[in-house]
Amino acid sequence: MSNASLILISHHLCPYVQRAAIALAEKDVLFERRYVDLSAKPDWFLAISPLGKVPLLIVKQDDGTDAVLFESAVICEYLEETQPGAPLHPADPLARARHRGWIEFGSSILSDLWGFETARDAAGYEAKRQAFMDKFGRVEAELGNGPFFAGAAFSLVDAVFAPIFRYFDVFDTIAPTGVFDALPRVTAWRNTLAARESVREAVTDDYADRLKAFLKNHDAWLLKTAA
Ligand SMILES: N[C@@H](CCC(=O)N[C@@H](CS)C(=O)NCC(=O)O)C(=O)O
Repeated sequence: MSNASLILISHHLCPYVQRAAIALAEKDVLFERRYVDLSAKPDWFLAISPLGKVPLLIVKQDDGTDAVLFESAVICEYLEETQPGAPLHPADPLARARHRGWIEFGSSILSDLWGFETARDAAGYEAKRQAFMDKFGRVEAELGNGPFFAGAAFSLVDAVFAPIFRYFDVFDTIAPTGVFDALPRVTAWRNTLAARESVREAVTDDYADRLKAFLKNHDAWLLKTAA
């Protein structure tokens, strides 16, 4: 166990946890990770997680007490306000507000992703695939020349979309979704993020196997399209 003053309570597949892990890595902050089994939440976790969800960030105080933060957006904003290192939000208030909007947009894509990976029939699968096409079409129109969402600097919007793209990296090894086929800017952004160290290190090496096991457990249509 490390002496880190920040502990990120995690789950191996959670994209919201990855946001915080990426932000911590981008700011070069030492932190410890502890994983919980969300299918059998331990009592200590339920006691400190108001919504019963990960991520949590435990902040060790100078007086020896612990403060617990919940909600990924809150955790990322806290890190932005307290940790030195590269800023992950634009300095301009209008640009910052727009970034927060796109972070919300990323969360709405995550809702579709849940529906997509747990769809058990062709209709449910196709409805979510179409939702992705629409939403990523909007993202395509928003992107500039890259390499990141807002140009040269990595931001929290990148930390939000990298875990989204990671799902598709695994999906595409099973049955290509075609979601990004007509979206060159999104594709370039996706590739840049996949190569970023903070993004690669945000999950364990067995991430793909865990995601495939999740799909199998949910009898996902995605697996049947590969058959
Ligand atoms: N709005 C939350 C969403 C977090 C979330 O949905 N976490 C999931 C795992 S990815 C969770 O802990 N689910 C457990 C449950 O709902 O029981 C955030 O941004 O932190």
